[in-house]
Parts: sequence; structure tokens; C-alpha cells
Amino acid sequence: MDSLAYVDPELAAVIKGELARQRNNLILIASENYASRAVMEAQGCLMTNKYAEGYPGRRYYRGTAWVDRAEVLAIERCKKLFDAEHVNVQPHSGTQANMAAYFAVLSPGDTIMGMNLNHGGHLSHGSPINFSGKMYKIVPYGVRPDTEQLDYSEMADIAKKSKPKLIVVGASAYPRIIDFKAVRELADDVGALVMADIAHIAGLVAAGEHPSPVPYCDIVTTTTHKTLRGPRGALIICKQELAPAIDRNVFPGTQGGPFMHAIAAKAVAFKEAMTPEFRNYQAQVVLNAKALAERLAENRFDLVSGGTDNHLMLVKLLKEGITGREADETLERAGITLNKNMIPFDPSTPFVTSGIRIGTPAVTTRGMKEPEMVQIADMISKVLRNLKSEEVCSDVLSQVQELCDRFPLYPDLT
Ligand code: DSN
Repeated sequence: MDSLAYVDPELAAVIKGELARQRNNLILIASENYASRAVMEAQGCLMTNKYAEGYPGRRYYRGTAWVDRAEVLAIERCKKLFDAEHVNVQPHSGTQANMAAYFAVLSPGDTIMGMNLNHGGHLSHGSPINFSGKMYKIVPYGVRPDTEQLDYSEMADIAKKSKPKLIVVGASAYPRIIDFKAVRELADDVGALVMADIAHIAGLVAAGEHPSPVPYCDIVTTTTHKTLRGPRGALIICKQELAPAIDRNVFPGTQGGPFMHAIAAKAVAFKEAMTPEFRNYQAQVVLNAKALAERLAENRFDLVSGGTDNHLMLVKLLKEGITGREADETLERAGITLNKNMIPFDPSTPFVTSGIRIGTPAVTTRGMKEPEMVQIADMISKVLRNLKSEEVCSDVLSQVQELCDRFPLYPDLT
């Protein structure tokens, strides 16, 4: 930070402000986390200076010996972590990983079966406003109105009718275990390929806290910065026979020079993810989500599907008569950062919504456990039940400060 403060004090102050925000707020955005100092050191390293189009041992530039070693380390560690046949660690983001994966196995106009965004899916799984929805014929599937969970026999019926070339399974707001084996079986009945996007649950999968899709899916994509707690970026896992097509469609298909600093940081994150500490951390993420969900239910809030099996939950606010937008705005003023979210069959719009999404990965990284989750659930409940009270908001804000001070974040960063 020293040279940055000297060269650009204005930007250095902005980063300092962001450090204070991350420290002094309860971050409950289900897709966010705190990377380790080691991961951030690698991501901020001088490998940012190197061009290395191509893959280890076959680059279009000279001087790639050291970045080759970094990429090989990342690939080998990731293969071991997920028991994968082939891994590409170059995708810059989750959507770019998904794009390369689609390009590898589909032609424009082919049919994809993907989870409805409003039921917990992702933009890149076929939303009409995303390239995926513009380029391919999308047949959506969703959750059942009664259970608010996926129904694999209904998915099988949709697959039989629509004959998709690819079934995409995975979500950004689904609180239950996904049965990848069931999806494989229903895909086999119609000769479809299966791609799992495990961006949200990759850390849980790596630690054995969620069944792995790797044995059942042709392709698995994930970001690296959510539960996996690595640097911002993504990767693709695939069966060996798809490896040439996947690699070709990452580079040169959809990307140019790989971000070698990010790949170096991915290597560090995969090493961290193989430790017992990481496995304990993921188990605690799930325990914490259960504790938080149970307390919210005790406080008479309705949860989508009635609870959670993973790192997140969705709170329905229809009964309370408040919108997701009102809820997340007020909670932010009380020091609690989370996001408004559509709930299944939401009568509202994505910018307003009737729900909020809550995730435990970041607060668990700070070391918080079940007692703190109960406290957090009570603080959320108090704010939501007294949405117009400035007194409640500032009272909760001071409780949040005390809690954050008890679980210091990046204590030696200034
Ligand atoms: N933006 C991510 C999330 O919050 O779930 C998905 O890409």
C-alpha cells in the first residue's frame, strides 16, 4: 500500500474506505467472501505483467517458463481437489466460463434447458437479456409451487418434450441440495449433455459438504471467489473427450491473454481448499446457515422451501408487506449488507423483489459460529419488524459494530 499511497493517495483512500466497509459491516451476500492474504498477495503479484496466450508448454509468447509453472500448479491442484479429468483455469469470470462451455458443445439455435432466473437460476443460464437467451433456444424449468424445490420428474417431462442438447443445472439462489445424479439420468433418457454451474457451492463441493457433480456431468463450471474463497475468476472442469473443445473455446474462442496473476492466486486457493481447516470452515458455513435460518423461522419469517441445506437462504417478505428493496436498504443502514432477491413466483420485479437472500460464507470466514448467527437473525428480524424506526436502526448498528470488533478482519492490513 505504501507506493500506492505515494503515487495515488486519492485511490489509496478509496481502498482504505472499502477495507473499513468490509471490516465494520456484516457481509451476508451469499456470493461474497474474504480471500486470504496469501490469495490476495498472489493476485496482486507481478505476473500481471506477462502475456501468455495459449496453454502451458504451447504459448504464443516467449518468457513463459514461470507462468507455465503457476498454471500447471493451478491445474494439477484443481484436478486433485475436484477429482477431475480435465481443468481449464483461464476463464476470467463465471459467465465467460459458461460461454466457452456452450460454444464447445452447442451451435447457435440449439436448445438449452436451464433453471428459471426468478426461481434461483443465473442470467447466463438462458435469460432473454443475456447472450445465452439470445443465442440459444431456452426451455426453462423451475421449482414446484408447493415445495419450492426442484422436481426431477417434472424436469424429466420437460426434457422429453423439448429434447434439449444441453441441460444446465446450478443456481445462484437455491437453498437446497441439487441431485446431480438424477439430472444425469433424466438427461440420458433424452440424449442430452449435462453442465453443472456450481459457482455458489464450489467450496461446499470441494469439502464434501454437497454432493459433487463431477462424476455425473460432462462439464462443470464455477467461479473461484464465492464459497471457494479464491480470487475473482472462474474455471471449467470437463471429461477428457471434451478437453480440446473446451480449451479451444476459452482461448482463442472467447478470451485472449490469460490473467496469470489471477491463475497464480487460483493455485493458492486450491492449495488452501485441500486443508482440514478449509473442510471445517465449509462445515461451519452450513451449520451457520441452518442456525440463522432456524432462528429466522422462530422469529416467524417465511423461508423459501422452509429452510436451507447449503450456505444460503431466501426470506419471503410478502406476509410482512415489505419489498426486498426496502429491506436491503434499511438493513444496510444498520450495518447488515445483503441483497434483495426474487422469490419463486414473485409478483414483483427484479429491481424491487419480494425477498432477500442471506448467505453465511463471509461471516463464517471471520470466525463466527451458531451463537452469532442467532444474534444476527435477531438483528435482521428487529430491523425488518421496525422498518421505519431510526432508533432501532442505530441500535442494531452499534450491536453490529461490537460483533465486528469481536471478529477482526485482516487485522494487519492498514
Ligand atoms: N452475482 C452472483 C450472485 O450474487 O449470485 C452470481 O453471478
